Amino acid sequence: MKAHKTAASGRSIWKVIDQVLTWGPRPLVMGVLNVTPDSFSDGGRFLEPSVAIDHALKMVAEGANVIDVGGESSRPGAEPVEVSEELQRVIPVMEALARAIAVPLSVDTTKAEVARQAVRSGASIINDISALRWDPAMRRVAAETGAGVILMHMQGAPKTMQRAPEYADVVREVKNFLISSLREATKSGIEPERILLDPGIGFGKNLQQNLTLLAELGSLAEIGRPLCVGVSRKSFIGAVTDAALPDRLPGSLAAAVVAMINGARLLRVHDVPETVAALNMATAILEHRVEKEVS
Ligand code: PT1
Repeated sequence: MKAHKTAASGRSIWKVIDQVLTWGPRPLVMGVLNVTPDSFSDGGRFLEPSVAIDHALKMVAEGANVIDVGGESSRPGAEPVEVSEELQRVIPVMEALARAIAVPLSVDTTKAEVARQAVRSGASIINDISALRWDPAMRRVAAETGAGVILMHMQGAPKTMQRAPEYADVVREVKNFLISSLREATKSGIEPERILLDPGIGFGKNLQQNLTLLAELGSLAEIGRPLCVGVSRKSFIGAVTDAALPDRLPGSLAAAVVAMINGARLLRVHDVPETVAALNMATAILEHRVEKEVS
């Protein structure tokens, strides 16, 4: 029995509002669309809605399967944003994207009001880095809208999360957190088939902890819902490859391919065509594995 292939073989589905996403042999790619002036790598370039829309259209043409729109930076040290400010950044862009783009749109927010208005404007996925914990109204918005939901692990909050992240066993603690987040979400009326899980690379984790999570991702895939992973351009890649932000593409591609091999099914990335090519190449090789049956 090839039982180990179940989680990664594309049999999962992801319900997002009234669409159903399915997987082929390789993971799906979520293109990052920052609409923040302080964003950690695309800082300030997409505040003008028309510029944001052009960038999103480009990512879709390059093979992005989902576009993730975020109006509040969550990079280490980032300051929280007022709900009114976040709405002003996100909603005009979401409305325009919904008219221009066929792939599902995701809203990267921890605020229920932003999620509610984003879904009303055409978003079909709520990417909540707090895993529905920070805004008590968020689980109701998710349940009532039928949006897809990404539940992510984070220790602390962006402003201070990198000061002294601490775990006795990072894989076990992240896994237990994701299991209980999934249980809480389903208790709130969100169907399991609407949920993806995310280890939260770089969110309250030091270099060793990030590397351990990526190496042991298979353990998180055992939970039974597809994994979303974001490694693109993050500090841990800078630390390993000794690269500043503009030079983190090679490290990001290597990390994306390893995440894929270890079970990631949705990759959140800035560099869409490069990632698609790397994943296609790695998948082409892996598809030619000769399965050895255990008897
Ligand atoms: C992520 C993610 C996200 N990452 C999901 N949403 C960011 N579901 C925003 C650094 O170490 O991984 N999964 N939304 C971006 N956050 C960070 C965190 C950016 C750490 C940079 C770092 O440099």
